Amino acid sequence: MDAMATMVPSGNGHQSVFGYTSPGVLSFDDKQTPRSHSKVELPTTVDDISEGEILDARPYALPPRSRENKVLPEDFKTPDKHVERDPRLIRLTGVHPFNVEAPLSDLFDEGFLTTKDLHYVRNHGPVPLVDDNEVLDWRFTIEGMVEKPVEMALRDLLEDYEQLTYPVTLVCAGNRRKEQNVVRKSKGFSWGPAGVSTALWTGVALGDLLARAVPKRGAKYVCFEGADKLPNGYYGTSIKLSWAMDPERGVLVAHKMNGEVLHPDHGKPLRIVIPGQIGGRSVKWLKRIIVTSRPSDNWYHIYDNRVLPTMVTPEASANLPDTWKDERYAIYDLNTNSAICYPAHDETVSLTNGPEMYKLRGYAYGGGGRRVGRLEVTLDQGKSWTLASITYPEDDYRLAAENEILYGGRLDISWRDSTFCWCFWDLDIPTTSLLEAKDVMVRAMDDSMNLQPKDMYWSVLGMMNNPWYRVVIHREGDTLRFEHPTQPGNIPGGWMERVKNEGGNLTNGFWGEKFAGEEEVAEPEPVREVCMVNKGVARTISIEELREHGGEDQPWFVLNGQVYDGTKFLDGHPGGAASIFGAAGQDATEEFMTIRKFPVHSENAKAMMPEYHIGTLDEASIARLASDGDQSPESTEPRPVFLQTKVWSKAVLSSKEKVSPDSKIFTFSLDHDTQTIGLPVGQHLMMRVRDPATGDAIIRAYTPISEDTETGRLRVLVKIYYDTPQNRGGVMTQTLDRLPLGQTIDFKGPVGKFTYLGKGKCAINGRERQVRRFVMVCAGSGITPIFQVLRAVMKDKEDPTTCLVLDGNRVEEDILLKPELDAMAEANADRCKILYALSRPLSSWEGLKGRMDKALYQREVGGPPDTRDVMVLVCGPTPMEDSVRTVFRGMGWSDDDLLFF
Ligand SMILES: Nc1nc2c(c(=O)[nH]1)N[C@H]1C(S)=C(S)[C@@H](COP(=O)(O)O)O[C@H]1N2
Ligand SMILES: [Mo]
Repeated sequence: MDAMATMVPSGNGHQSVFGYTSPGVLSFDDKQTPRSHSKVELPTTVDDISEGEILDARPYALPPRSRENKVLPEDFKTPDKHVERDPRLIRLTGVHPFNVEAPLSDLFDEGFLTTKDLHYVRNHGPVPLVDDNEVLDWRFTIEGMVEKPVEMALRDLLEDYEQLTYPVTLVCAGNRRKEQNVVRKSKGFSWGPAGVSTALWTGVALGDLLARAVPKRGAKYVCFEGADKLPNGYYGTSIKLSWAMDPERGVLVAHKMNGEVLHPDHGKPLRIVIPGQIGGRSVKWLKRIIVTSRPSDNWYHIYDNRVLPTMVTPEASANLPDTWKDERYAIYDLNTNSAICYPAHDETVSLTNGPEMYKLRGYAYGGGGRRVGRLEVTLDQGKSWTLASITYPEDDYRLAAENEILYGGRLDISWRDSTFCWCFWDLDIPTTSLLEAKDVMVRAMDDSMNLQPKDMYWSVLGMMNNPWYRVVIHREGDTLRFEHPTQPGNIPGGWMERVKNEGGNLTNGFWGEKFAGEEEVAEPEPVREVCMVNKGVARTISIEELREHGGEDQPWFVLNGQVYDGTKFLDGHPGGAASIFGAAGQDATEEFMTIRKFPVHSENAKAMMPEYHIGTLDEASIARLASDGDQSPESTEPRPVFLQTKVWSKAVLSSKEKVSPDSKIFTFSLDHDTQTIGLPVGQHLMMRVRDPATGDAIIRAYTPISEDTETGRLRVLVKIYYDTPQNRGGVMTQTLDRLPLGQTIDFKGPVGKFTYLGKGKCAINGRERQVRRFVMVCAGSGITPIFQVLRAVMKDKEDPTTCLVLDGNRVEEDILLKPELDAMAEANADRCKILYALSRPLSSWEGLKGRMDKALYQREVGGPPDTRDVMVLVCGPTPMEDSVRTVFRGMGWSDDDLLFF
């Protein structure tokens, strides 16, 4: 078969590798239909029967046929440009890294087994690239506290060990986290209820491998490490050794999913699969198995997959290393959980010509091998319950013939008591009962009688969310419409958001509803979120209409599915013009959530929002906006200019160069060598990275140090604010610092109110003015925008403008760009004067000593000239900017002449 040739370099070389004939033998199964996304198929035993023959005879189902996928355009510029994916998957953390779930109905409709196309994916970073012809040579180790450490190839795993196959449900600990995020933002991205999937996994029992390596006395844990290099090291975690060794637990070292070589997103070519535990322990792209006496000290083991006590806030959690390290808070077993899949969100049922009975359907799962013993449904908010019927398709596999082989592995499940998979439940309800009910809720109980709680246990990572799953029923004329709690990612919708926006308190024990007598007994809840919609506005707006307002004239923008007219807003806030223009015709929710400088971020500004509210985007438009928000529009033609105001553009980190103890120049390569950056002098750009742990976007404005003539690359000088024992450092700068080379990050721009047009001409919020002189006051990394303007002035020998720079720092080493600045001052002695002030100078320092203060400003600058043709440009930390404002006003400067970057 053609496909085989790619795997075995020399024509029929497989004969020499796998050419034995006794049981347990490996050879190519050329009867199997190639339906693999991958060109390579791992050898299976000769006993295996082709799909056609087995279909009727077998008591269990085989996976649905999977699709041929392509690399999607949005992945072209990410490190995952080699990975083929299904476009139906909903991206929860922007374009990259790839964290996705399927639409709930699509997932449910696939049935018991999920195809690789719709299986949820949780990737902390880029997907390692493993070519088909490297699969069998993939090497991994078993090391640490073992008598016989091993290093071996995947080929050895196939040849030397018994292969097993069985179905396992994987669930991310974050499944259903969106509900937690609506109650209160956690440090994690918003999974809907489809962070769960089931596949047939084939591989070797981890216990068999460990038994041959022989754990030493005192060994208690097994750590796993993947090949994905992340900002905080390789992904890794651990489980208990006793669990790993126990055949009942079924921990696999797997190389096939649904009979195919692992899809790259799911760990190609080798991963751990741990039934009954959260997906986070099932390490993908497996490189190392390490036996230890202590749990893993990997960063991701400590700072991910935990349920901290509910009172620990996101802010407090930043300074609680011992709480994070407390093993009691680490999650291993899944908890009992369930969801309603039908009725789907926004499904409608006609009361006049619809069915008399409605079949409620959904999924449920238990943890740690426990089985769901009951699923209960309530239509009266928990006063009474009805049992649903439960089916366990997993049990069909237990009925397979003795020693039956599937996908080259023995179906090893009949003898086992544990339950590794999800189950399905259903209940027929008369439509009239649905009509009478406000909502329908379900809860599952496992065979240890663990019951899903009524109320949410909120915690800082938002994990293990499992309260009763509630679907609200709306009567609209002759139809019923159903409303799920949330929609995944930042797709708006669901009763939780609605209730919250209407001012309801989601944690009042009644899903935020007002109940009789509440007014008398309940404490008035402080309003936590300012309402930003005008309830009187009923207009529905389409994406086409929105796009028509994508210019500076009448800019509209979208926050959480609501449309706002920026025109009125700008009248009151001219300073925010650039950000509003940048958001025009776009969804600005992310900027709004993450940048403090976004003009409507403050509580005051939020309170004004109902005034600018003009309508609601229709559902289809919301979906479209969400799906193309991150991509370049239509064309993939090479663009001559890199920066775009409306969409994020990707550039690849190509080098980091340390220029002082705590600052580095980050160089990014643009799309092509002749591409210009597109940043006018004096303007900034926005950089977006993702917090590797949570996937949350972090956005900050920077001024690059690249010249406007530079092409093909972008250089940004960044001072890194490191964590110290006393203080938390900068999230953005530390995340940037840890980014591996080759990662892409996102840029958007230009933004800023000031532009230097040359020869003394400036534009401030679009208004031109002529200056004769700049006084530039800056501190620390505030030099970067100043430097841009200064360089533009000095580079043009015909430019008569003069500049005085006052640059404050702590010690000499902290002065950024000093050699460049000194060279400029020396070459332009008539036009440029630079004074450095150091607050902690060495005795050898000959420049100014002490902080920049009133005395310095009075001596070096003084009051404004009568000609009013001097501008003061200021950039530095807020306290410094505030003091400049006060002192300069005091010396008679008008606010029009002071510009704060
Ligand atoms: N090497 C590696 N393994 C990993 C991860 C990862 O980012 N890197 N993510 C983990 C998490 S949190 C989950 S939920 C599962 C998801 O597996 P899947 O993407 O195959 O569904 O993989 C786990 N294994
Ligand atoms: Mo996860």
